[in-house]
Amino acid sequence: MRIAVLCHPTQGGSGIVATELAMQLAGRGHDIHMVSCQRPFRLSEDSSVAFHKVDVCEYPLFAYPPHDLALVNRTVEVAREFDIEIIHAHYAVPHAMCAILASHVVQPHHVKVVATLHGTDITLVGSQPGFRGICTYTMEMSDGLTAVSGWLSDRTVEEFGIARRPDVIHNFVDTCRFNPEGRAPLPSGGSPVEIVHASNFRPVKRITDIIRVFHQISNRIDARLTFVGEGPDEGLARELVAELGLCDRVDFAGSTPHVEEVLRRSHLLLLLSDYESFGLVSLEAMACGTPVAASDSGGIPEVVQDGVTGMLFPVGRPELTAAGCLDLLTDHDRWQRMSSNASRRARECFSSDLIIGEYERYYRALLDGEVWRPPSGDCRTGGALPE
Ligand code: GMT
Repeated sequence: MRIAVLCHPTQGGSGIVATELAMQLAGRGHDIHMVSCQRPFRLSEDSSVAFHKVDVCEYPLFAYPPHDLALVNRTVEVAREFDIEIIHAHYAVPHAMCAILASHVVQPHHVKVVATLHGTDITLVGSQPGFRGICTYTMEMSDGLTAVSGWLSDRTVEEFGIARRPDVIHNFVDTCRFNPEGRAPLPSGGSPVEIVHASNFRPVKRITDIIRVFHQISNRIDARLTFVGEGPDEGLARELVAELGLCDRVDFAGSTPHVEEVLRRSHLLLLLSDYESFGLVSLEAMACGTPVAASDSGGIPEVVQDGVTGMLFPVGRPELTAAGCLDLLTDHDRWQRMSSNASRRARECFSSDLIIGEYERYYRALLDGEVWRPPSGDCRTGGALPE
């Protein structure tokens, strides 16, 4: 199939999912073209995905350079030159609207539009009065509409009152890259327990809760915390770390291209957000055999099974969360079981092989004018782990 992909190129879950999907599809022989204002940060140099840069025209009359129109124009050029069959837009605003506009411009050449909703595009951005109308129109006009979790799909229907429930195709993990090979065992003295949080440091991530939980853990056991990523609340995080006297135990590692190495040497991932539509990093951690302590909120319970592959806690309860984490980190047998369950669930329920196949079926059904049906009784939608 010939597919153009639109996504945010900067760090963030939706851009990662879009880029990994593009690379995996290209690896399966599809002709894939990414269109963006900069090269997506996860797009590897040796992948066969073609990258087409959008140049945004500056002019003194423009209060804001019209990026979205330039993206539409570039997408139209790519669609015509490479005879694109599908434009897959990740994140409703602005990409899905740009895809719809591009599909209108290229007519009579017929291109289908697939829009994938990722979370904040619905909960924070698309639901704002300034975007609501266009976001609703986009979802109604897309030929295919998917969401990365059942929770996000339901939330979209509630929030926008649209008649159509987005189809659910969960996020995936590349288990060739994220796997437990060479992972660090839980230390039994001598070296610290390693805890990790990776995100874009937005307020929704509740970074200060992460630090408060770590503070209580490190009062009881020898532990270190690594922050991976960067973003607006990093300053706040650094201040609290200094205030609590944790500077020698907390490392701000910034962005790293090899997050799997950090996850493999960590013994626990903390993800204590207000909500996550999915929480991609929790799946990446699980795939590396790293148990997850996360919020019992949003789509996270579709990924992390409480007491099996990690632990879920109510949002905003650092004491309770720290106590639960300490129980796990001081019980070697339980930690080992959870670590094995985590990597197994990631591999058997969310591997890229499974989910990329789902996207292929989705595209094929659209092109052939057939109805896509989700796989029934799979372990992602409440079924048990395969024996
Ligand atoms: O809010 C973010 O952290 C970024 C955002 C994005 O689109 O880049 O992440 C959302 O999409 C990810 C990929 O599908 C999901 O794993 C995240 O859970 C989701 N974030 C939220 O729902 C807060």
